[in-house]
Amino acid sequence: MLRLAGLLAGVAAAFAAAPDRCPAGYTAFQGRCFKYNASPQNWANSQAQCQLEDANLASFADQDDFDFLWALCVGNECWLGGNDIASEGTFRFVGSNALVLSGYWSTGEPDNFLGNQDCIWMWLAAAPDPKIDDLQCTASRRFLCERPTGCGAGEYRANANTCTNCPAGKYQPSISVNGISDCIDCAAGRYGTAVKETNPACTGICAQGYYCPPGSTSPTANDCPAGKYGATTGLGTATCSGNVGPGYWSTTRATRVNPTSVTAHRGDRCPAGRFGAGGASSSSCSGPCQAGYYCPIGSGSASQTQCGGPDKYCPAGRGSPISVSSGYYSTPESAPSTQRTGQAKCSEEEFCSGGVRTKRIVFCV
Ligand SMILES: [Ca+2]
Ligand SMILES: [Ca+2]
Repeated sequence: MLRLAGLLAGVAAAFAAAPDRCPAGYTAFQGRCFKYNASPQNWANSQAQCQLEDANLASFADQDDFDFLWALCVGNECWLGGNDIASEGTFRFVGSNALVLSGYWSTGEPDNFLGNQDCIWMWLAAAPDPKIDDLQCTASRRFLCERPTGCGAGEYRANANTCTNCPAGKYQPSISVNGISDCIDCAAGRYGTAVKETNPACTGICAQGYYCPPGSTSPTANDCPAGKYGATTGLGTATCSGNVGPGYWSTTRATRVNPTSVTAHRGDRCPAGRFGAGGASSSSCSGPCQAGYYCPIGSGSASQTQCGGPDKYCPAGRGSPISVSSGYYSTPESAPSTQRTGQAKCSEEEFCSGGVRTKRIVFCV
């Protein structure tokens, strides 16, 4: 044990700068993490329980590993990851598939006793030399798990010897063994300003009038685009809260579906003579009002309001109807009397009243 204690101290010093963090319950040794499990299970269930923690039943690669595992196992009788299930007589470690080193067997082992011993355990009672033995896999034993070491929360494992802070806009809540892919984007609608973030909530929530895609580093990462509006905090896409309403337009960072003030709401009603079909991104809105109709301020359709009676006419782009002039009639007469678009002068043979022309009746005396 003194030798092992010295060994542990030496290893700790050698790995002081290395990413030798282990999850809770695991102990780092020679670049891996190990855990003793006190509840006996059969071999397959033991392995399944290790896998729940991204681990496998333990393996050893040299005498130091073996000594460490022997000491870690209370009572010195635990399942290890070696087995010859795939090929009788060829023992490999689960996970790595590495061959089990010879020279660690108890005398006379492996013997495949009764023809069904395929799983390796550490056997304290073996005489004369307690080491490993092949045993029926259905036996219940305490067991040892192992998994890679990793970098701590907020960090990623850049390489075997270096832990690096996750950049702003990402977080890492537990342990990293895989590299920068272990740093997770702050969720859509949130942002992170700090490196080495550990909390999935990151720094906070995206600001009103803006949207924050995954991995954002600012609450004002992106303006809600012109024609859209962002009514709430925490928006994650350029759709924001949706299109500004019919009859309205907006510039960037608008916050209301029906803005009525450029200075206060960054948008307004469509001007008279024009219409907005929804999502208009400037005061030009969607286009001019249709001929035969007029569009008051805030119109949502090109045919918002019929021009009126025959005494009115509306060319395209009108915000209100025009009264037919005295001595004129509304045109075209083929259009409904409520949708006239122009006016024409009555001839001398005609009489115009209320925008309608009639033939004069000439009495010959
Ligand atoms: Ca066997
Ligand atoms: Ca045996």
